[in-house]
Amino acid sequence: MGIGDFDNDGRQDVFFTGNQVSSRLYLNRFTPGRDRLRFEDVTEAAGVTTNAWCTGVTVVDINQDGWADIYLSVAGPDSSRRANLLFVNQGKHTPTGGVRFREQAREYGLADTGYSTQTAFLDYDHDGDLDAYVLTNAEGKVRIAPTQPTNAQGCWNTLIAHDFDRDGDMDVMAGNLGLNTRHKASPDQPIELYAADFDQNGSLDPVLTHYNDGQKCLTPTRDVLTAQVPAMKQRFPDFISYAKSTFADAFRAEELESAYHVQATEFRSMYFENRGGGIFVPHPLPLEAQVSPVYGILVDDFNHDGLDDALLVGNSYASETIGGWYDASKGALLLGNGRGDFKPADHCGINAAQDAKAVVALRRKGGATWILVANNAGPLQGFQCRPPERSPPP
Ligand SMILES: [Ca+2]
Ligand SMILES: [Ca+2]
Ligand SMILES: [Ca+2]
Ligand SMILES: [Ca+2]
Repeated sequence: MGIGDFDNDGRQDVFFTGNQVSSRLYLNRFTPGRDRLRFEDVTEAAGVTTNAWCTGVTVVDINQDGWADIYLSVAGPDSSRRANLLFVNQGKHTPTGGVRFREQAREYGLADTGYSTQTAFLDYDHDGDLDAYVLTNAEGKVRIAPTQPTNAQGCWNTLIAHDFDRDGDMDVMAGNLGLNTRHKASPDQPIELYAADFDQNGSLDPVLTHYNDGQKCLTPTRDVLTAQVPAMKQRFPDFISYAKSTFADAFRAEELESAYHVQATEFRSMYFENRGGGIFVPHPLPLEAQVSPVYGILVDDFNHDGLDDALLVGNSYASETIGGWYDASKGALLLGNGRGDFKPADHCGINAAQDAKAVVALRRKGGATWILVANNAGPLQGFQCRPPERSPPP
C-alpha cells in the first residue's frame, strides 16, 4: 500500500498492490466540510493496471518533476512477468482532471527481475540523486547490505529508509520472518531451500533443509515430501529409513546441480545503521518486533516527543500446514530515541491482528491522520490518530 498525492490536489491518494488481481489506484475525493473520506478507483483510466505478482509499492518522484510516480516490486514464478514496474506520472492532463501514468521501468534501468519484495529510494552515495535499494530474493544475491552479504540473508518482506539516528544519512529498517518460528537459522547452520522439478512432472518441487546435530536434514515430513515428489517413496520405503537419512542421502549431486538454491541465516527484523562508505551495521529490533513476520513499517513521531518512531505490522497465513500460521502480531510500536535505539511502547491502540501486509498514514490538512492497515483477503483497517495532548497552561 502506498500513499501519495498523485493528482497534486492537496489530498492524499492510495495505491494498493495486487498479486492475483490487478493493483489499484484510488484518488481521494474528500470534500471539506464533510468529515467523511471518499475515494474513486481510477486504475484503468490512469493506466496502472497490472497482471503480475506485485508485492511492494514505493511512491517516489523519480524524475523530480513534482508529480509522484509509482515503483512496484514484482515477484512470481513467471519470468516473463517478473520485471519490476515503474509508472511515471504524466501530470494532470486528462479532460476530467484525472492522472495518467506510463510504464518506463526498462528506460530507467529499474526492471529488476530478482523476485523483489520492496524497494527504498535513498541517496546512497551522497551525490545528490536518488538511488534504489531493491530487496530481492534472487539466487545468490539475497542481501540487504552490500557489505554484509553473508550474515543478513533472511526472509525479508519490507524495508524503509529513514535517518533514524539523525546524523544526516539514511538508515534502513527491514522486516524479516521474526523469531516466533520453528525454523532456526545462523550463518553456520542456515535454513536452505532447494527447488527443482525433481520428478519431472512440469512443476517445481521446493524442499527445505535445516541442521540437526550438525547434519543437514530434510525439513518436510516423509508424507509431505512423497506427496510432492512421489519418486521419493522408492528411495525411502519407510519412515525409519527417512528419519535416519540426511539431506546428502536424499538427493544425488546431479539432481541438485541445476536446482534453485537460496539460504537464510538471519530471521530477526533489523535496523541497519548507516555508518557511511557503504557500511550498514545491523542491530536486531527488540523482541516485541520479532513475534511475527514484519510486512509493513510506518515511521512517524507517534508520541509527539520530537523523535521519530516506527510502527510495525505483519502476520502470515501463507505458511505450510505443519508450521501453522504466523499470527502473533497485533502491531508493535517502537519508540525511537533519535540515536537509533528503540523501546517498545506498552500500548498504542492499534489492533492489526489479521493477515496484515502494509501500513501507511493518510494525512489531511486540518483533519485527523488515519493509519491504514491492509490485510490480505480481508478488510482495510483504519485507526484515527489522537491529537497530541497539550500540557495545561502555566
Ligand atoms: Ca490527490
Ligand atoms: Ca514524477
Ligand atoms: Ca543516519
Ligand atoms: Ca517519538
